[in-house]
Amino acid sequence: MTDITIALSKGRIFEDTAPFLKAAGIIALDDPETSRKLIIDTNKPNVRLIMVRASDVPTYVQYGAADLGVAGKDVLLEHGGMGLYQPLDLQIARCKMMVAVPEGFDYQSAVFQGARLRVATKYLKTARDHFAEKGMHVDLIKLYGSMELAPLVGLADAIVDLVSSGNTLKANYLKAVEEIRPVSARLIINQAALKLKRTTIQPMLDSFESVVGVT
Ligand code: PRT
Ligand code: MG
Repeated sequence: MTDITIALSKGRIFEDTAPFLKAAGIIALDDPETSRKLIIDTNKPNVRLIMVRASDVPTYVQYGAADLGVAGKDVLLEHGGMGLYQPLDLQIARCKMMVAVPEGFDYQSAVFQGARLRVATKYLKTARDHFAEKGMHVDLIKLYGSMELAPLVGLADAIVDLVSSGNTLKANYLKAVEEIRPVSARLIINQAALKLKRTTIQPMLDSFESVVGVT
């Protein structure tokens, strides 16, 4: 039997992917939330899961260390998608990539006046493309997390971040002023693996497809 490795990240991606795996008859034998194992066996002897940082999933799949993976479109846009097929939008882990500013900040006027804004974000490529398309000059500041703090302490005028409930923005006296794009998680497949292991991967893909929108 052909061995298959699937790269996932802990938390919402693992949880929301479980129903897709189940549809393909795959059940994890350990809970990555409590186990410290980074390689998790499944009920299928030829299928294993590897647990990596969300932003590292495309890299593992790109180099063939994993055959399949699940990654947010936010992560895929920053990665660039080299060596990957993205055949299926799983429609899970949904949120929006937004521009947000402090509650009292008049973003539209700042844009209209051509102000040069300082924007803090983990999503440099997405932010750069967005503001370039608007013809805005911005100074981007790369952060690795908790972007919401940056405007509160004078590090930036605005942030580009993911928003789902909006509670994090609200708790930090910020407001969303612009939607950049909707975001959901995609199934990704190593291009060479899809060719070489097609007979094993295709039925999995079909099973996943049958559950899209049902979860
Ligand atoms: O946490 P870690 O630094 O390891 O990595 P990560 O944050 O990239 O991973 P994880 O597991 O938190 O997110 C994995 C994927 O879930 C992301 O790549 C997105 O595609 C997707 N996703 C969906 C989200 C959210 N919703 C989300 N709300 N990722 C992050 N958030 C964060 C957001 O950055 C903000 O800080 O949640 C906060 C806002 O949430 P609300 O509900 O308060 O608006
Ligand atoms: Mg997170």
